Amino acid sequence: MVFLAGAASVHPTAIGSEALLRTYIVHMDRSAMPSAFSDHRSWVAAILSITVGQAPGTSSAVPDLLYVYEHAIHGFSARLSPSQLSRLQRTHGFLSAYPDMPVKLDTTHTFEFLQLNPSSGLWPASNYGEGAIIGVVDTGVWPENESYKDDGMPEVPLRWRGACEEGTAFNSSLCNKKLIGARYFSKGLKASDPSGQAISMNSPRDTQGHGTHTSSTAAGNYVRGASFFGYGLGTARGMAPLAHVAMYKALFDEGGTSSDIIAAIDQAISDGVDIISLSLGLDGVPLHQDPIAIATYAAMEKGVFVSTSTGNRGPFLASLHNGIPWVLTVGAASFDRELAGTVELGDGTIIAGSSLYAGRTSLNGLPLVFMNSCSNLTSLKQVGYKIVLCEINAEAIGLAKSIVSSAANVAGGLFVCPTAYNIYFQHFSFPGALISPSDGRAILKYIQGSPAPTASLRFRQTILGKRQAPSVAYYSSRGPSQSCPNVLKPDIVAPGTMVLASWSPNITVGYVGSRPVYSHFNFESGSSMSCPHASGIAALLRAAHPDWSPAAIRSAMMTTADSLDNTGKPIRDSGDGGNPATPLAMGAGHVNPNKALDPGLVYDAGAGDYMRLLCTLNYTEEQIRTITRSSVYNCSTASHDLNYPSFIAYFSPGAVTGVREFQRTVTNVADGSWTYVARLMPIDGFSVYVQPNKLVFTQKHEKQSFKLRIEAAEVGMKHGKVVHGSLSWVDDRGQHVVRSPIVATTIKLL
Ligand SMILES: *[C@@H]1O[C@H](CO)[C@@H](O)[C@H](O)[C@H]1NC(C)=O
Ligand SMILES: *[C@@H]1O[C@H](CO)[C@@H](O)[C@H](O)[C@H]1NC(C)=O
Ligand SMILES: *[C@@H]1O[C@H](CO)[C@@H](O)[C@H](O)[C@H]1NC(C)=O
Ligand SMILES: *[C@@H]1O[C@H](CO)[C@@H](O)[C@H](O)[C@H]1NC(C)=O
Ligand SMILES: *[C@@H]1O[C@H](CO)[C@@H](O)[C@H](O)[C@H]1NC(C)=O
Ligand SMILES: CC(=O)N[C@H]1CO[C@H](CO)[C@@H](O)[C@@H]1O
Repeated sequence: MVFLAGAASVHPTAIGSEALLRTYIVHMDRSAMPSAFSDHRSWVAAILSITVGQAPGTSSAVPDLLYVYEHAIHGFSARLSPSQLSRLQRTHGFLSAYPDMPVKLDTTHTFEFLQLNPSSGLWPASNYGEGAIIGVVDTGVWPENESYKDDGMPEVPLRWRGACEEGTAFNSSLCNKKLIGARYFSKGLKASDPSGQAISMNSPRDTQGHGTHTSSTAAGNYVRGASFFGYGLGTARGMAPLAHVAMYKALFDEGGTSSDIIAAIDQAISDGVDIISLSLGLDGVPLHQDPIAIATYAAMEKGVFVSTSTGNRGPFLASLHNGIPWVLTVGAASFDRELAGTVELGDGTIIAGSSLYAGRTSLNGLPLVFMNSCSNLTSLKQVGYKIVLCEINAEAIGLAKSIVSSAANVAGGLFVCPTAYNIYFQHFSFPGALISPSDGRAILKYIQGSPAPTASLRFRQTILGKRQAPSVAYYSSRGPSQSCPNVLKPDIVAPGTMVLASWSPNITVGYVGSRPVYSHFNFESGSSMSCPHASGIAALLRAAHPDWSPAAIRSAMMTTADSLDNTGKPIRDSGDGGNPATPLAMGAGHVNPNKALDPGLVYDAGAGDYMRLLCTLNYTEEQIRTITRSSVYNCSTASHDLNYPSFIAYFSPGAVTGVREFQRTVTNVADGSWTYVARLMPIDGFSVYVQPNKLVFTQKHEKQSFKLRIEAAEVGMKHGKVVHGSLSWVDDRGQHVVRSPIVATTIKLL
């Protein structure tokens, strides 16, 4: 298999152009720090002064230091010229450096869908996540929103070392027992803009809504009567309503950079968060250049659980980011709610359309006409005050909507649209709704068979218990992980489509006619939304099981995830024509928080295991130590077989033979003695064996090991095929099913 090449760790651009300063993130070997220095910071200052040029024409000023990093990485970020960088590379203790990079975001009812309830399961067992601290690195927070009120919240934990920083339109009195910290990191962003343009909202305040949405999804307080203009009406609350939130703003209207993200994670670790939620990522970077991978390694070592998003570049394979072995990688699923404009035809038939039209209008008994693709403005203008039915292919729906809205006297529009695309077109500035292709055919049949067809439209409806949910969202990025192919990613999926959560109230959320409308709550879709669901659930698990490692929490969420939907059929993939989703789309399945409370067995792992895995990635010693920061670099035992709760095996296309073996160790986390038997779901074209196929545990914390062997049967697979099955350890009392997906594939990465 081809891994990302161990390329030179420094990429100076424009060599010879001394004037060109660029921000670099520099990793240092802390064990090389001379004892004369009392701390890291003074050592960095001394190193930077060495880089000052003596030769004429080279920079002679001490470089601008942006951040000294002490927790997430050992190193700093600074503005350097090419000659300063090359002098720095020759300094004792230098490990690696890479240029700062821009970072982008992955952009009420979900808890009921996840079956969290007050009387049993994870909510009462964790006391709603009481005392856990979730650090969210994002676009900031709108602190006045009711999701951050602190009624009923426990005191701020004594171990908390964070702060509520002041800035533009933000003062420190805005934090409380719910929002216990708010900081902002903009030095890297400012340095990236040579014109030195000011940052418009240089404070933790959220001017994009994204951070308010993600942090309230993870741990928002109860808000009664939350809705988006009546859609999704109910009591809003985060996954962990009694957990504390700390916001680390590193993304601004002007952008975001990895040096600021690292600074935010560095600070979150030092402040004492339990969970870090990262709804962002960088595409196409090897682990040793991925600021998220590097900074979260330190978090993992300190017992901090990190939840990340896959990105929204699906449904293509190998499109995900954050395929990092030591974090949770969360894809997006849709759930069982339809935000509706209902259509009642003249013959009494009622059809649910999909709409977020914010106006109050309902239309009663108006003439209904079929206008083909609704692309002829002249003929639409002649239609008069009627409801039009439009049938176009998905790419043209946006255009058809704008043509109908500009034909000002049309009363309303129904647009036939494959449901996978609903989220892109659900906002309407006029009375309109999206209709599924089968409902579209029914409406057309009614129009053609009726002398005077009519319809009524009603808005602000919410339909729960939609059939066949969840399904993997079309846009959710898919595995395998390019940066670490031997670990199956994503890990799980969680609700990500049309999630209602708090919003910044002065950002336009839509239009009614030409009038902009605002809301304290908004629907958003993306893996950015599924990640904080998982972060909140991890906070509940941390509160219920304070002794579990981050890998144990992840294992519990994965091995108990649902692989079947609410109709008992395999979860489907909206990006693959509704076929059953493979683990490259949904990982182990859809998160099931109550089951994760009592997983029976966990697949645990720690820093040593990840180090052995890194040793197989063909990295240089410097590249590995960039990630591990460890002075103990030990690749005497390398193994790409991480003790992970899932399996992925690569085979050459056409090969008719081939064997892959995996070694795993499971830990009993339930009280008492248990006997488990292996149950295999077979894989087409392969034979799978487990040895031994029975595991006996006499007490809690006991470990047992087994081998899983996958053998190719006679028929070779074509290039790019993915087949899958599963291994479940089932206890003899019928209380635990510890399920792991198994993938065999001929996908070739890079
Ligand atoms: C490992 O790196 C070396 C040198 O960069 C390269 O020649 C070799 O092909 C790489 N091996 C793999 C498996 O990527
Ligand atoms: C913060 O804002 C509140 C309310 O506007 C005000 O009462 C308080 O004095 C401010 N605190 C600081 C430190 O500026
Ligand atoms: C648009 O509709 C008008 C009026 O019905 C018609 O005269 C014209 O030919 C149509 N244009 C196209 C491009 O079909
Ligand atoms: C939103 O609110 C902030 C803080 O009060 C303010 O600075 C900003 O100008 C507002 N933006 C809009 C579009 O009203
Ligand atoms: C490296 O790891 C191996 C196996 O875990 C161990 O036997 C050896 O002592 C280690 N070496 C150092 C220098 O830590
Ligand atoms: C100042 C502000 O924006 N307050 C709003 C916070 O959100 C609630 C709804 O949860 C609104 O009612 C407040 O007006």
